[in-house]
Amino acid sequence: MDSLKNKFAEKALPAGTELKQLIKDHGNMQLGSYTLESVYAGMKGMIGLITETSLLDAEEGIRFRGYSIPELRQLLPKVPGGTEPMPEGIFYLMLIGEIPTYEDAHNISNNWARRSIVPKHVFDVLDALPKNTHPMTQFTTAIMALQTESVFAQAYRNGINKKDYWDPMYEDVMNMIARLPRVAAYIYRRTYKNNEHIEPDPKLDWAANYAHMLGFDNLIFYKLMRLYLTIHSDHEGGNVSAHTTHLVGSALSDPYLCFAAAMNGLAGPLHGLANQEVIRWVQHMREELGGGLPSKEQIAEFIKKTLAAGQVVPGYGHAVLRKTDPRFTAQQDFAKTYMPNDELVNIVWRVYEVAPPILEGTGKIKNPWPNVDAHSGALLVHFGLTESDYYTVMFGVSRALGVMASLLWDRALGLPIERPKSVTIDWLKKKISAATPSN
Ligand code: CMX
Repeated sequence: MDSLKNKFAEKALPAGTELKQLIKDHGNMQLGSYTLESVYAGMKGMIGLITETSLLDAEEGIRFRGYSIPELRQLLPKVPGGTEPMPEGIFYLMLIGEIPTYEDAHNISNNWARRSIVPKHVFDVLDALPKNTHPMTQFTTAIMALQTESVFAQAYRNGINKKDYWDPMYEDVMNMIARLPRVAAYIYRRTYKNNEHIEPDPKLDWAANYAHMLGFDNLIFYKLMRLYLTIHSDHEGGNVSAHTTHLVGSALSDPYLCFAAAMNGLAGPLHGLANQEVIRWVQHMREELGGGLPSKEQIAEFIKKTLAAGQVVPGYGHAVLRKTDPRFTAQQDFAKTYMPNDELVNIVWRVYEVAPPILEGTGKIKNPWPNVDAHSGALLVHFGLTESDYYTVMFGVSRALGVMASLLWDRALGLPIERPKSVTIDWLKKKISAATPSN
């Protein structure tokens, strides 16, 4: 260790232990209308944001503008002959607050198709990166490269009345969402398919076109993509990617800057990257056990080993949810229809039978149930999309729908710059000693 690093470790590591003790002893001390414990615990449960697009109930799961996922699978428009909602429809719902007609959703498809041309320099920027660059790093880099096109940044530079911010923001949001599938598919094909790119098919809807450009022209895979891109789109305002978009946007950063920042948060293993980690974890388990469908006992052993190594069981737990994530259930439902005998899918189901009591038994994990990421990878592997490092990019393409609809609401409502108050440990200690009667 260099001397600065050493010094930092000497200072910071004992401070962490001291802070934990402080929380234990004084966790119920009021800080404004909250306690010290709730501030320290990642602000969970503190109402500090207004987000219009969706609302999360700990027991029931997410509702988009009041509608649950099972309801939306019924109510949102579908392509002719389709069985899953079009992501265009959930974008309309989040933005407008009403269930769209098929025509509304189809108009969005056409609108995005018209806006979907990606400037050449974005591909040049991607091509300049080493092939082994993580796909999420490629994705955020490409989003930053797209920022040259920001209509809002140009309008602000030219001088724009604050009442009109939402207007050029809307243009950026629509242009960016329209271009993301092309960019995301380019990353997949350059990284894993020998740079053999597939041109978009403007006749296809947004999700099917993404599947097509990835190289998976299969009608069931199209259905999966519509479901996948719908259910990953939003999870109220406080999750890392949504909150980041809101925070960065509050500085009037344009939608490209906000979304790139959000995707850097989604790329964290406790957030979106968990979908990659789930498949890596299952594969690791299978390799150790010599392949095949592991028994419940073997899975239990592997979970205990993961916990004993001080690692998380990916795909399980949640900061807000306290039940099985309905996004997990929707994917399980899809798998029961289309691939009930798939071995990897069956492993995911078996882990679901085994993991919750073990996680609950630790006494500290607040939610032992699976989240959205526990299931998604197995569905993709079934169709041959096996490159798990890519999965979070797909999550990101979907997440754009929710966070960008919210960003437009932020600007339309004229929300101010976000700037919560922070305090130091020393400040806390002084406050505690002032409140403690001296003896
Ligand atoms: N495996 C092992 N330990 C877990 C755990 C899991 N799946 N979930 C929580 N814990 C641990 C926490 O790390 C924490 O340990 P320490 O006290 O030692 O720090 C303790 O249990 C209490 O955590 P919690 O209050 O139950 O959970 P948090 O709100 O702090 O964290 C989450 C939530 C999702 C980060 C956590 O459950 C986790 O790490 N899960 C695995 C990663 C994952 O699947 N993330 C995806 C979430 C969905 C998404 O955003 O895409």
